[in-house]
Amino acid sequence: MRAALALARRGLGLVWPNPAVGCVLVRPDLGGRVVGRGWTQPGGRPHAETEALARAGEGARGATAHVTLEPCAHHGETPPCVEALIAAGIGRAVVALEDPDPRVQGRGLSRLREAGVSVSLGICEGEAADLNAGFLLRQRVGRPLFTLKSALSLDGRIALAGGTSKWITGEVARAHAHRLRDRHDGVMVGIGTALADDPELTCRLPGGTRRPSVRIVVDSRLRLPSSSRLVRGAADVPTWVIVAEGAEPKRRSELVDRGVTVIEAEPGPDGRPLPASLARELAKRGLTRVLVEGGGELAAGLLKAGLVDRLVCFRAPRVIGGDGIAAIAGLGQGALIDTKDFVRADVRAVGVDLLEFYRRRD
Ligand code: AOF
Ligand code: ZN
Repeated sequence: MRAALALARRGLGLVWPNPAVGCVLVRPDLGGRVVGRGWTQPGGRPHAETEALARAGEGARGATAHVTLEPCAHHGETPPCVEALIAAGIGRAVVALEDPDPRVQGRGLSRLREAGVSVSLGICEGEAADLNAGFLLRQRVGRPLFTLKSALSLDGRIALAGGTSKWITGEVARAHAHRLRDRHDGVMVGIGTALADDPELTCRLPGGTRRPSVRIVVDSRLRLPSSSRLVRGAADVPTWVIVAEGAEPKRRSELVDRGVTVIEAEPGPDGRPLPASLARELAKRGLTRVLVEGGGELAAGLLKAGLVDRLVCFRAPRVIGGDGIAAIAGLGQGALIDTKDFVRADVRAVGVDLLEFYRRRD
């Protein structure tokens, strides 16, 4: 199952709205020989099991299938994986986690049992749920997983007082940040950051990507200029702008003409899209994992709304000082018990910088 989880991980950021699944077919009668491996392909299909079965061919007869998510039982865009597994003659299925998709939800497992396949459920369930946390949140709660990424100075600043923020962290951390983009379905910034940095928000790694992440700007009043890199690239890389309902129609059609998708979200009392509403809109369009790259206002809004699930901080060995810009805007928390708390899950050196990884304390 650990091998299947590692295969599944390859699909992260590439398979939305589908989950990233891995499958390993093993023949117990051949001393545990692996006869097929597969993982969900970019765009979400073919599914992992279909891929593994294709590799195994006749070798799948009598095999044990290790799958990180309950095989699907529905006729969707592809025929059900359970039927393919049964037809191939597997003897046993070891499944990490039940699929919460209402079209599946246990039906895959009962269909396997009906066909005489012995089923074990719950092997490495925690790891599988963590891997597909975005898919599970979208299915169960109707929102994507949000990871907040910041490149910080030692003293928690993301820019100089004048706004200069390029290259706070070193080269290794920046390459790592590009990989993070690739592993998320969407990369999101606030309009302040879009105006200050004119970012491209693409994954620029050697070898490129098999599916570009959606670039998302939260821009209540549509201030994103047509001359920005984001708009100029919108014909080639999916680019979504989230506006508050009632944003100016003329600007909207200008952006739409350039290939931008304009999405309306419900405005809060400050006129900005409500975090819960924008989260719902992103999930509706299929996103399961969103990387938030700032700025401080957007980060604060999401944190206040309890929507930040994971935090990735790249901490550079330099001091900017209290006149620099804070990574997270004011939260107005009166007491320590009100603070947003996280649990550290990892810390390691990336070049000259430090990477810290946290999860929300639930
Ligand atoms: C699997 N193996 O690798 C994946 C599964 O639109 P479709 O037909 O591709 O179905 C999408 C649903 O299939 C998705 O919501 C989830 O329940 C399941 N995804 N299932 O057996 C896979 N990616
Ligand atoms: Zn399937």
